[in-house]
Amino acid sequence: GLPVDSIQHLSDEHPKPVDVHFQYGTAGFRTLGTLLDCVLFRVGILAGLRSKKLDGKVIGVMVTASHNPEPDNGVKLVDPRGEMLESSWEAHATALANAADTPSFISALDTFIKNAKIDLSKPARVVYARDTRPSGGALVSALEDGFKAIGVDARNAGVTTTPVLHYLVKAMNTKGTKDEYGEDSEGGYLRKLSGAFKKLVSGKAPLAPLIVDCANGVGAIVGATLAEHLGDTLPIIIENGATTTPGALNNHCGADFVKTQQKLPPSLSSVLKPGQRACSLDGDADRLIYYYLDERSVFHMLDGDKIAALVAAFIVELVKAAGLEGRINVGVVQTAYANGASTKYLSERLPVKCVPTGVKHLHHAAEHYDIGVYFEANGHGTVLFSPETKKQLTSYEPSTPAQSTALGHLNNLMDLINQTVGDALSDMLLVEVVLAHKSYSAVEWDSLYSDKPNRLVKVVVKDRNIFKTEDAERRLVSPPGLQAKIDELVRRYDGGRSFVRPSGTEDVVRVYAEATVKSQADELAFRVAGLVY
Ligand code: 16G
Ligand code: ZN
Repeated sequence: GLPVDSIQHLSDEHPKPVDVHFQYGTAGFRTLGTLLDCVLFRVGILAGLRSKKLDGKVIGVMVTASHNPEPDNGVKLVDPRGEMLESSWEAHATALANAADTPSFISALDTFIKNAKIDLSKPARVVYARDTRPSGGALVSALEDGFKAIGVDARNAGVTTTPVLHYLVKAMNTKGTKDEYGEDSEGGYLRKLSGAFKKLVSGKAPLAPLIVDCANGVGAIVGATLAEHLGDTLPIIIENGATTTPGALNNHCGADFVKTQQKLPPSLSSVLKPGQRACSLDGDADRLIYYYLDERSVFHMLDGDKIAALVAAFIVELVKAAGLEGRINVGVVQTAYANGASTKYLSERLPVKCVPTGVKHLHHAAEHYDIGVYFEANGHGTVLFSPETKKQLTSYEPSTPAQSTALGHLNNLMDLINQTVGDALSDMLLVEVVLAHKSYSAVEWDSLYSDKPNRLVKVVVKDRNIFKTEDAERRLVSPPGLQAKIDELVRRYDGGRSFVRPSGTEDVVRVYAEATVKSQADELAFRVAGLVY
């Protein structure tokens, strides 16, 4: 049965603050770090139960608030294949986190264990990590109390990136099987990525140095070790690597800053030379945005959509060159935020699907292709190779040297890409490989298509829950009549497109608009926002 005494005793040390409601959302639990102690304790127990439910498979726990300000923190669970927690458990997590006190927590646990039919005699294994936030250490202690309370065989992966933690979960669960994903350590991860990278760029012209803005977060730590592994094959210049400077994390730097402000992090203005490539990671290194300055020092951004276009077109070419056209189908998954010009570019080359915002939707849709490329415009994305495709690529007999070369590249790409989740460092190497193969500068990559001018605004409303969407969040079904008014406005703008959706991470409604001319995109966004307000 449930070790009630040990849970009771430890739970009393991690009381729930009154008047706070926690919610396991798209990014797990996320709020001010000072409020999260009890949540971490309870998540420790929940992770143990999830592992027991799945017969002792390893579950991951990541303590991070990604691109959020430094005082925030958060926690999310990772399922055995390295993927996001199954959605049905999100509600259980929310219910347990909100139990008012120890007795109601224990009774909620009891009910949950019965309903979910969890066999408590099963083993529980968890691997956990945190980013560099100052509140992380204490929160990890609370998490460890949760493990202790229910009895979990827990492995501390220390301070590392979110994608490394996802990788570890998958590597631990496949260890010793024929599907072994890789050595189950950060070193194993770095050797796998850098080994594949070196094979992929061998014989290509040397790559010019790349500036990497690490958002003063954990990407700087793992990125520095990666740089050592890469040596001369990719000279990396780390900027914003001040992981211990108070207040520096994500402050005027990082992928979210660049994407939302559409400008250079001020700290790079004296470093970046015209024509040179640079990229920004976010605070836990699962998002990546590239950019460069043109010869007039004008800033140009290469976001998740541009990465998808670059990578998907390259993979399609390799599949063709390997003689596998028609046998391996490549597809792309985007969200409504994808720039209309990227959707047009991609649709002319391969199947494109649009899904609601959030990594789990993109990931699941991408699994339906033989090779599924997914990227959110914000820079989160990866490429998935189906098990069938993996088998095909490892067993296929090429009939010409050219086919053999292309096949070798596809096999190395499978190792280079972190297929568990979007991974800024892995994606960065992927981009560099394609640039090396195509001999593209940042300017040439940028010219694949021109972004349509766009504007994103947020609107604070009384109740964002009245906003309900359909068609992958591109249309509102509620409040009644509002979509018709939006349609009517959009019709008046050349190349106009606009949609409204409630945020899953903030108490706001987001309005996105595109038009052929920038001033019109701005105007459309603000007029639609006026309808919502
Ligand atoms: C979370 C999601 C991200 C999404 C963003 C949207 C994960 C791991 N992350 O950060 O994919 O783009 O939320 O936020 O799922 P919003 O709902 O506030 O617009
Ligand atoms: Zn992140």
